[in-house]
Amino acid sequence: MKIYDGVIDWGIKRARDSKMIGLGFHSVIDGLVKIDPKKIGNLDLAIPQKFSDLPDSIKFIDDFWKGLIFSFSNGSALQLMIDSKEVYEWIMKTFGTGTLRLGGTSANMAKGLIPFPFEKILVYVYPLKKEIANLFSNSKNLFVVGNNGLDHPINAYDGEGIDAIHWIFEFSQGQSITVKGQTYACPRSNRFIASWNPANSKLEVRDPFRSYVIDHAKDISHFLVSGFHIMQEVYPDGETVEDRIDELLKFIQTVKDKNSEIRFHLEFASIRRDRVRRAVEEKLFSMFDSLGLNEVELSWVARDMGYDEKDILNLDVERISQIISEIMRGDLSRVHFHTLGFYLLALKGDYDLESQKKALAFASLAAAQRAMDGEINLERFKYVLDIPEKYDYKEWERDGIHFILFPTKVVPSPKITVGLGDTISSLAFVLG
Ligand code: 8BR
Repeated sequence: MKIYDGVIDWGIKRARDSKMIGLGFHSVIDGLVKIDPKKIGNLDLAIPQKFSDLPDSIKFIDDFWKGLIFSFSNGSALQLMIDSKEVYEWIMKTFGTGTLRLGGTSANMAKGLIPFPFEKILVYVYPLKKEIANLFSNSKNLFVVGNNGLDHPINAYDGEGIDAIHWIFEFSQGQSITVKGQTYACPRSNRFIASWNPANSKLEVRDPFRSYVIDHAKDISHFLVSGFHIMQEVYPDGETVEDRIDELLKFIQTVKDKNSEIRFHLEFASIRRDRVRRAVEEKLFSMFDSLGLNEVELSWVARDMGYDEKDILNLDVERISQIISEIMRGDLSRVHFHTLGFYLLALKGDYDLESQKKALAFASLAAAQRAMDGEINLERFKYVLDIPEKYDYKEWERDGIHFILFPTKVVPSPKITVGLGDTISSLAFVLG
């Protein structure tokens, strides 16, 4: 079976036929810092051995180092929120802002979608200051809601300043760091993300975006929600994550009442805080049509359900599909699991399987080309078509769910890996 045949033209046509796509609620400035181990010197702390040894968030400088070293010595991606203004100020003093780039799950999805002929990509950006507005590319199909309705961010910003920053500390395979006199080599290029974002951590859906989406729900076909990983368990004013998620659900319900045809996708992302993650699992999974997540994220969900997270991290497909079947007991009808080398798509009910498969193939080409060049360029998709896949294509049924194991294109020396998951999930969802 030629799973990639004709997929590029199909994807472009499909994008052209689309309606408005909504993306909320997390856009932010990323500060890119390339780790220089020589500047770090010899650290004196105990390296966390497993994920569960890590702090839930960064409250002290030591927590920052623990996250960084864990991520570095395992070659695995990790994101932790910074909970302390002092630590935020210390990182700023020690590393600076790094190179500024547009980030956050919603803005990353926007970046991945605007190069294609989708009619309107509507992204939520709060706070919409000049600095972040300037980082959005000048695309005709990109919009925020300003005081005068739909507009490009650069025409709609309100004030200046960097209120929130997500530092991305990038490290490369072969680098080494010394801890207590012992050298640890980095096995795989990856990144550690430390995020400071008190301004948007309640994921409040503010006006004018809120009223616009409710009033124009009929124009929207897909809405992708993400950003839960920046939420807190209890906010300084006493509100809890459950309160905030209930508020968000009210918004989603209001939009659904206006247009029941809109498909809602939840992108899980790296939700480290237990209570936040559980609230998302318990309150949101059954309210969405679709869910996207990677192997680390699914391993946490599995652990929350009482399973061994290692089976998922070891990519045991049998166990992965079992966990996915359990999550899909409610209304959730589509789960897109992605990892390096393959996607596992689970579908329940009335889906067009051919479209879903082509959408996966298109997402895989886009991710590989973005990994290769740093940004999406449709003209260069053909250069990744020849990369051989390392897994075998497979389809099966289990518990009334259709599973598709889809082998993906993996670029040998990626220029970037940040934001690839968002590209994969959003493209596969809106095209499928
Ligand atoms: P997250 O950002 O959610 O972790 O998703 C990263 C995804 O990017 C992986 O699941 C994998 O599918 C994809 N990816 C990575 Br990482 N490196 C890649 C590469 N070199 N080529 C193609 N895809 C890659």
